[in-house]
Amino acid sequence: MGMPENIIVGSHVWVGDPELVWIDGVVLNITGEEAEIQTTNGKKVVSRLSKLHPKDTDAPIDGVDDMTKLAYLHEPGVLYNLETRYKINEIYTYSGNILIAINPFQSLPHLYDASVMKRYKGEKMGSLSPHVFAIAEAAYRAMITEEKSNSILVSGESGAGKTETTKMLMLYLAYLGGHTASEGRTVEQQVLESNPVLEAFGNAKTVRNDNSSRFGKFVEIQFDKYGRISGAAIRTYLLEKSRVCQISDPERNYHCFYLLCASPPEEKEKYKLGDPRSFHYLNQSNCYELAGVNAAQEYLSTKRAMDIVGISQEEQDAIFRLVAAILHLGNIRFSKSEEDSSVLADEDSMFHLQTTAELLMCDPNAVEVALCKRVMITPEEIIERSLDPLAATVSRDGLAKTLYSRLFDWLVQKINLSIGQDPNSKCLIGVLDIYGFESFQTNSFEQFCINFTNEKLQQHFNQHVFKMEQEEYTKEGIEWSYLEFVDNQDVLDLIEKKPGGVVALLDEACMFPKSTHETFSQKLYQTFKDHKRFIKPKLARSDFTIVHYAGEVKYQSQHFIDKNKDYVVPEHQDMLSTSKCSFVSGLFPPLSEETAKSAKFSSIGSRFKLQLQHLMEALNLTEPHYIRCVKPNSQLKPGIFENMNVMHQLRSGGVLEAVRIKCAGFPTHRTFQEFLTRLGVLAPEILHGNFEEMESCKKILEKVGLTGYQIGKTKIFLRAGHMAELDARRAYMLSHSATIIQKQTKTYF
Ligand code: AOV
Ligand code: MG
Repeated sequence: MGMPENIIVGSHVWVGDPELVWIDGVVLNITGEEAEIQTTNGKKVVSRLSKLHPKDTDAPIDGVDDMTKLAYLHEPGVLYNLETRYKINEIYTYSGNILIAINPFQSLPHLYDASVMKRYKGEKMGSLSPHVFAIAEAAYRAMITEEKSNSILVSGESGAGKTETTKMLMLYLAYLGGHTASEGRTVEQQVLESNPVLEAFGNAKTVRNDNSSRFGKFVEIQFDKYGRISGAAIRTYLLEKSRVCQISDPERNYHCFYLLCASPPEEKEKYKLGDPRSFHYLNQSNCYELAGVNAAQEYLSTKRAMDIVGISQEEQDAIFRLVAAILHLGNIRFSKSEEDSSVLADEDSMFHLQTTAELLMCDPNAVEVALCKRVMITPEEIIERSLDPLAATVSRDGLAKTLYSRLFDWLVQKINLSIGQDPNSKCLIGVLDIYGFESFQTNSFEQFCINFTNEKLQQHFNQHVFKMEQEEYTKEGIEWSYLEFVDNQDVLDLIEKKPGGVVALLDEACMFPKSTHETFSQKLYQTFKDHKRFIKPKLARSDFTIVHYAGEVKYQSQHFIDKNKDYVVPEHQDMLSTSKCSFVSGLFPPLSEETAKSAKFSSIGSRFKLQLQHLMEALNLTEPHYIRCVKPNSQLKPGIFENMNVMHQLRSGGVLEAVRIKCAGFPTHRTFQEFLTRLGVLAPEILHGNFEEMESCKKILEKVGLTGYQIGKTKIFLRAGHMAELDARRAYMLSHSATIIQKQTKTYF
């Protein structure tokens, strides 16, 4: 990629640096293949000539707003450009059609106010400075003019700004497609207010992000034939259930628990709540508050948002009763009774059991039995078995997770029901905000699913940007030098191939009663011993490593089998379905004899895989737009730009390869027909002559005097900037002929 022949003594260059990734400097002398460089941070280093990159000394001082405008396009150029812009609070930069958004970690209200939206309306991408609004505008215009669905895919690692970006996109789409009459609740208002509701129940503070989304979300905004929002559908993916009963410092549980503990006194009274420190599900961590967030206010605004999305007062009351019940449930402890059975540990536990039952409107005895006993039905008899304290605690946590995840699903369903879907809508814009790639100290089933999702999306990105581009060139037989990129199909095969992929092997392990996480891991080691993307870590007995597109992740298989089982304990199910509260019993409709008996195992992994497949199918019907969010530092603070960190994100997100391929190639393709429809006006005499389509296109291009384009078998391939030039000429021609007609009209009448 470097151009060593251009480097001489005195050249300004970029040289690799272990800390900064790249540092600039001046070449002091060259011996053979090696150069000595004086760096700007005062070091003298020696490097191979082939490893150096030339530095553009004429680059604009404030950087360029599109990477494709860089004079020298290479890694250090891209990185330095982003850093330069970030320092002057320019957080958005294009890279061809991709928007790179760097999290400012500070509020920049002037970037998003109404006057800014107004400015972007109707403007072509690139005519104003880069912005999320410009991407939403492009998607909207493409949808209107081409009558095709569009999608905007927002990606990036945890805390990079995906959710905030998604909110801005939706705000802008609501502005474009909004209804002027503001009486009552409009569809777009409901769509916007669904965010705070889902965030209250689906977001939590993690190490990486104070407001981390613990579920994936795909929002389809539907438009009518006038381009106005006429409906919406929200799909969510895999909420992290374990968080409800297990957290570690300095993380938190879901926001809603803390909000409810900060509700007005009469409500706290009603739900028997108080200090969050008194609840086991919250006090496993020492973090109770979020910087800059007032929980009491958030509680009220969450309720307001619930009003707008159509959740009634009674429903809200039931929802918060359930949330409170989960907190009380978590405080029930068990101690050993005779013969390995358990009893409530103390008075306190009795109080919390009583309260849980009251809030759920269930019989306290029934709750206790459901927690501590299991019933086995054999053809001969019904056997009741007691659980020991440990098993009863697991049962308690299982109940909490079941309640919470059913509640979350209910919320999503309710929001969809009340916003409504437009059956006549032909075009939609899908906005995807899904959890970013994760690699922690310990990685479990959740990380496995999250990273699986990211592999899928990465492939979609690859396919779109790289494969399609290259295949098209090849198919059209135009000259094109092939560029390689990293394909991740092999990782996807490893995970999802049926039979034999990790998901399938996990299902097998779940169905075989004697499996343990160790036998499961042994099976993985055997099956994938020669797989390039699979590593058995040294000395590992059950850990396994997958080489993801964004790096290696070591998974601990301990809880994979448990977590993959989507299973509601029948005793819990029975108890809850008898609740006197119709909301609670409605979440647990009685099972039919059939399903109850078969107790067939249903796999979270396989269902998730299917959901992803549907998502991909939906995305494949749309014209995609990409936004890559970047997290500039791990301290979550403004003004800090960590080179190494950012570089890693750009590399693993495929941003660099996309830039290279776009620039080197022909970013604009049009079929002959499309080309003539749009640009035939440039030469009416050719259009009306008796030529083949391809011939007409050629003649028009010759007449205009464009150079560097290529003509394929069915399409015209234009270089960056060509289309804008042609469009400008067309606009000129059109306005010109309009004036002529007007003038004529005046003369005659
Ligand atoms: P994420 O969605 O990508 O993480 P968020 O969108 O929640 O990340 O952003 C994290 C935090 O960064 C926000 O809470 C804001 O404080 C700040 N932030 C992000 N974008 C902006 C912006 N444009 N302007 C101002 N502040 C911003 V995760 O859901 O954890 O993968 O799972
Ligand atoms: Mg998020």
